[in-house]
Amino acid sequence: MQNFKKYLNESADKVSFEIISILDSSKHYSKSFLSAMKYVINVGGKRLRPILVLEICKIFGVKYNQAIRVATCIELIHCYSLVHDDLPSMDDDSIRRGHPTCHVKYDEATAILVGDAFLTLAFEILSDEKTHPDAEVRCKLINELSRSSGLSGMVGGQKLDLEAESKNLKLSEIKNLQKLKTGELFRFSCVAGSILAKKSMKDYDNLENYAFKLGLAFQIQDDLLDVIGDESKTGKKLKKDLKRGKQTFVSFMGVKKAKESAEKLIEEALNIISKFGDSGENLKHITKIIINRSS
Ligand code: GRG
Repeated sequence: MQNFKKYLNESADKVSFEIISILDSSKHYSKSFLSAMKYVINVGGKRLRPILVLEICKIFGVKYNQAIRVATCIELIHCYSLVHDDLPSMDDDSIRRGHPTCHVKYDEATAILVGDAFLTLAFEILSDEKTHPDAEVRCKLINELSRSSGLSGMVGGQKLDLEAESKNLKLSEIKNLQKLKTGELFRFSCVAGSILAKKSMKDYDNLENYAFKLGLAFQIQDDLLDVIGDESKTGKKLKKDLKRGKQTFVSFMGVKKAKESAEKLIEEALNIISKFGDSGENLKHITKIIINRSS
C-alpha cells in the first residue's frame, strides 16, 4: 500500500507539472495574475479526478500525452470551483488545502478571475488538436465537460446547495444535489478515457455508473470528515455544515449508517470495475482509498 501511495503521489506530481507547464507557456499579460493561478495549483490537493482519468486511460491504452491533457482539464475545472466556492459570497473560507484561500492571499477580484481563467483554459486545452487528432472526439469531450461542470452539473448542484441552507431536504433531494455538485466531475473523469479510446457505449455506461457510486461515496466521506475529521489533515475548516444547519448525509442518517452506506457504494463500484480484470487493479485500490481517506 505504501508503494501505491508513492505511485499516486507521483501521478499527482505529473498533473501539477503539466498544469504549471501549460500556464508558463500560455500567452499572458500580468505576471502577478499568473503567479496567483500558480499559487492555487502549487498549494496541492489530492488530484483524485485527474488520477482517475489517467488510470482509466491506461486501461484502454490511450496515449499518455492525450490522457494527461484531459486530466489537466478536469483538475482546472475542480480548482476553479474551489476558488469560487471559497469566496465570501459563497462558502466564505479562509483556508483551503492547508493554505490561505486565493481571495485571502490575493483579493476577491483576482480570485474570481483566476477561477474564470481556469475554466476557460480547460476548454482551450480540450479543443486543441494536441488533445486528440479526431475533431469528433474533441467535440464529445467538450460537450461532456460542459454538461458536467455547468448548468446541468456542478454549477446547477452548487445553486441547489446554496438554496438548501434554509430548507429541510429529503434524502433523495440530498442525493440529487450531491450527484450534480460533486458526482458530475467524477462522471467526466471516468468516461473521458472511453471517449478518447472510442470505446463502446457499454464501457461508457459502466464507467458512468461506477462514477456515480464513487462520487456519492466520496461525498458521504466528505460529510463524515466534516463531523469526525481532523483539520490538520483535511487542510480546511470543519464542522461548517453543522454550524450552518445544512443537511448532509451524516445529519440525515447519522455517522454509523452513513459509513455503512459509503461502504456499500464502494462494494458496488468495485463490482462494476471487476469487469476490467487485472488491468483494473489500480482503479480498485483508488476506489478503496476514497472511503479510507482522512483528507
Ligand atoms: C463554485 C461553481 C462552483 C461550484 C463549487 C466543488 C464545489 C462546487 C464546492 C466545494 C465544496 C465542497 C467541500 C464540496 C464537496 C466535495 C469536494 C469537491 C471536496 C473537495 O475535493 P477534494 O477532496 O479536494 O478532491 P482536493 O483539495 O484534494 O483537490
